[in-house]
Amino acid sequence: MTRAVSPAIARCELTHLARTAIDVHQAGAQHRQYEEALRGLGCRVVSLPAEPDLPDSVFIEDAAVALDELAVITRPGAASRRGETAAVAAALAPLRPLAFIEEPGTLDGGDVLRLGQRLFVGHSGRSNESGVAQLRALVAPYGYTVTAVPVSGCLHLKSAVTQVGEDAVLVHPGWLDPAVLGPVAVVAVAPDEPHAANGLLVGGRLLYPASFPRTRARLESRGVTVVPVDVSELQKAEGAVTCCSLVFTTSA
Ligand code: CIR
Repeated sequence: MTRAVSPAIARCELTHLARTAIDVHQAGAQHRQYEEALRGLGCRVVSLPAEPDLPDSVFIEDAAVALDELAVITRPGAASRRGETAAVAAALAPLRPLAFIEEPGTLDGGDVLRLGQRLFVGHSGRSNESGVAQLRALVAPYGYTVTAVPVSGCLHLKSAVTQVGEDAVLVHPGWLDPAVLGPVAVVAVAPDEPHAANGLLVGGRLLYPASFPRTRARLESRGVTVVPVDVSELQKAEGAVTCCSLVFTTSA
């Protein structure tokens, strides 16, 4: 599930990046190529319409955590993004039972890393203790554990770490100590590519920004099959590849 780029994306939230001009048409074109790359990886893409009043709505990952058994609709940490969840909930309702993070909890999907039945949640500027506790209570009945992990220097946990293989993660070690994840193979980003830890693993292949060639070489030398995609305009909005979709299985 994706959501088209908002014509208001230039008014996006920015936390760690300076604002630079975003070419909305280019961002839209890159987003369509991203959707095409997802199709190439075997996905059926359901694209929700653009939202002129929700600048960050293309980053649909933050609005929900889609598990096999249920979808948890988040309460995003940035107030400007709270209006994003209603349409995502409506689109997911036919596909999954829904549960909701309630006030005072905040949770961004970008802070939730799933490794099998283990969910790690970044204690970031966007996700708070109540959000983590609510998520834990909602998913525990299905056998998931939820562990809060400290993350610093970046927006979300998945800015610092993403899964790149069955038992392997890609990490920026300055933003997250990978030891908190337990025993798992670790690939570190190239030191001059700090934003390179975000890749989207789909069916054993990694959708990955074209702008990080040195980290890509590290991944390929470890046997990861990389599918590059140019998301340069979306990166100016502090987005990357996981945040532009919710990936889940359906029976349809
Ligand atoms: C924000 O600050 O919320 C957006 N400009 C970027 C969100 C990116 N989301 C993600 O990586 N999961």
